[in-house]
Amino acid sequence: MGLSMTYKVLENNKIDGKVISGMDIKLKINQTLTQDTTGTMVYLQLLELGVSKKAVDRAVAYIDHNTLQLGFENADDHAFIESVCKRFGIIYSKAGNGICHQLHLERFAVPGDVLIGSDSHTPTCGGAGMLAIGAGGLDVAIALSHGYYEMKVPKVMNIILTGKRSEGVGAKDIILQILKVLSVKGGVNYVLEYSGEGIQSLSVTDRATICNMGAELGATTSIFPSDDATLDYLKRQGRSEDFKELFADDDAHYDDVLKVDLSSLKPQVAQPHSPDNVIDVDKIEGIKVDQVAIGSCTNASYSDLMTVAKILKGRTVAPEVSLTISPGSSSVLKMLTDNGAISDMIEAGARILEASCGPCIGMGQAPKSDAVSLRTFNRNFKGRCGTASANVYLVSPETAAWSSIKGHLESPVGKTGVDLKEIVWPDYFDRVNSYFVNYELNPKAEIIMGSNIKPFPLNVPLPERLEGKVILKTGDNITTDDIVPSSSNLLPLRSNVPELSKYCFQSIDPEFYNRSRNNKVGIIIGGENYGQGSSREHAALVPLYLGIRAVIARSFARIHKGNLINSGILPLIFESAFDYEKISEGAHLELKINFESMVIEAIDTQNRRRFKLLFDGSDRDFEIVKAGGAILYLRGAL
Ligand code: MIC
Ligand code: SF4
Repeated sequence: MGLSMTYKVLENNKIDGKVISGMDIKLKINQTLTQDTTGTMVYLQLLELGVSKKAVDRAVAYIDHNTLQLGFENADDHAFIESVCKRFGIIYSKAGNGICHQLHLERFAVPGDVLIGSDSHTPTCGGAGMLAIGAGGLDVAIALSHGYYEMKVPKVMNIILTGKRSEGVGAKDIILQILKVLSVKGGVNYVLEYSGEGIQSLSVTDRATICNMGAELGATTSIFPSDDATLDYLKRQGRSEDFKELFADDDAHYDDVLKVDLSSLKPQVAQPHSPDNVIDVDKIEGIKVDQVAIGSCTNASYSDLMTVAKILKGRTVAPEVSLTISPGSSSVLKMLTDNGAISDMIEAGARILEASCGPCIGMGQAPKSDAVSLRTFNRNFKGRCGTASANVYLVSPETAAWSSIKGHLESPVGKTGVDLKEIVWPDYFDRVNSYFVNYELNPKAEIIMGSNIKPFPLNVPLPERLEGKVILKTGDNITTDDIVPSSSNLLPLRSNVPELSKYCFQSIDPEFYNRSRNNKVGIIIGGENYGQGSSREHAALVPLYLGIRAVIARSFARIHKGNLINSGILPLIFESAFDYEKISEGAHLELKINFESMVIEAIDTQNRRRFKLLFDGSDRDFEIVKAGGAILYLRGAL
C-alpha cells in the first residue's frame, strides 16, 4: 500500500519511531516560527534550556499580534524578542511587516519540509505542501534548541474536492462547509490531506485559507500537494529553487475519506459563537450589519484583497457600517497601494489598518454593544472581538465586501457585476525586505528584559497521591480564549503570568481566581474537546500558577493537552462518561496514581465513590508530567 503525503514527509524527517498511526515519533524540524504573544514564553524557555545556538535551518520571530502599543509592555516584549534573535541568529520580523502565517507562506514555506510554530494557525503553510504544525511554546523552544519535535503519528483523512466552484464562492466557503460537516472536533488526531480535480482551480493562497482553518477543526495540520500551482506561486515569489514536488501515492492508505462537491457549494457563514455553526448565507440573508472586518491570517492575501477592491470599486460602504481592512503583509499592502486598489477601498469608505492581526485578536475595533460583525477571520468565540454582547459571523472576503455595501448580510453570487473568477497575479510579487532583520548568531548579545517580563512558573514532581479540590466544572468545547482571554488590555500581560492569572476563566466564572488563590491543589473538570482554539500555553501556565495540578476531561484538544503535559499538569480522561456527570464543583478528590500502568484511581472523599481515570498521553508524556513538566524532565535527561 502506498503512502500519503503526510507519511512521506514523516518518513523523510523521522529521527526515531515508526510512521504508524498512534505510535510515538521523533521528527527533525526544519523551521520554527513564533509570534509575539506566545514568543516571549518561547524565548524565556529557550534561555532556560541553556543552549548557545539554534538547531534548525531557519527560525523566524514575528511581531504581529501585540502591535497596539498602549503602554510600554508590548514594546518591551518586542525588544526582548529582538535581543534573543540577536543572540541566536533568528530572523526578526518587525511590527508592520504583517501576519506571521501570511509572511511565512510568502517568504519561507518549503514543500515537504517540517515547520512548527507557536501559533495554532501555523498549518497555513500547508497550502504550499509544507507539513506545518502548531504547538505550544515550550515545544517550539525545544525544537529551536534541540532540532526535534515528538508527537503521536496522526491518522490521515483524505478530503477529495470535486467539481468547480461558482463565481463568488471563495476558498473560505469550502473550509466553512467542511466545518459544517466535521465540527470543531472532527479533525482531532488527523492530518487533513487534500486531493481531487477541485484543487486545480485553487491557488496556493486559496489552499492556505483552507489549511489555516483546519485549526478550527482541531486537526494536527492540513496539507495540499506541491504541484504546478505551487511552482507557479514560488516562481512569482522569486524562489522557484525552493520547489519540490509532493504527491500522495495513487494507492495511498487513508484512515478516512470525505468528498466535497464544489459545484453545488454556495457562500457559507459561521454564526455566533462557533466556527462550526455554519449555514448557507442565503438562508439568513438580510441580517443588518454594523461592522465588517476583512483581514487575518485566513483571508488577507493579495487575491483576497484584490477581490474585495474589485467589489468596492466605484461603490460606497453603507452608512451605518464600519468597514476595516487589514492586509496580511507589507508586500500585499505595497502591491495594493501601487496598483490603486487601496485608493478604491478608501474611496468606498474603508478604514485601512496596519498589516497585523489587529481586530482578530481583539487589538482594537471592538464593535458596539449587541453589534453584528461580519469578519473574514477564523474564530468567532463569544467575547473574542472585545465586546461580550456582539455577534460575530465568519464569512468569505467576497460576502464581507458585498455585505458592507448592502448594509446587510447578502450572498454576492451573481450580484456584484464584476468578474470575480480569477485575480490575475503579477509576474513577480513585490517582496518588501525592510521589515526583516537577519541577525547573525552572537552568543554575547545582551538579553533585554522589560519590567513587565516575569519568570514563568515551574511545577514540582508528581506525587503518587494527589489530593485536590474541583475548582471548576465546565461543559464541552471550552476554548483557550475562555481559559485565558485576550484583548488589548490583557495581551500586554502575556509575559506576566501572575498578573494575567487574575483573569483566568473570567467570562465563565469570575470567582475562579479567588477560589484558586485560596486553595492549595486544584482540579478542573472539563467536557469534550477541552482547550480547543489557540496554542497559547498561558492556558496551562496560568492554571499552574494558580495551583491546578490535574484537568479531568471527556476529551482534549491536541495543542492544549501538549501544553498541560509540558507544564506538568495531568491531562486525565474518564474511563466512563458517567463519572463526568457524577462529579460536582467543590468536590474533594483523592487521586492514587499508578506510576507503572498510568491508571489513576479517584476517590470522591465526600461520598467515597471510586472511579477510574486514564492518563491521556504517551509513556514519554507521563514521564514528563512525573518530572513536573518538560523543563525539569529535560534537565533530568541531559
Ligand atoms: C489566536 O488566534 O488565538 C492567536 C492569538 O493567534 C493564538 C496564539 C495566542 O494565543 O497568542 C493561536 O491561535 O495560537
Ligand atoms: Fe493573528 Fe488572528 Fe491569525 Fe491568530 S487567527 S494568528 S490572531 S490573524
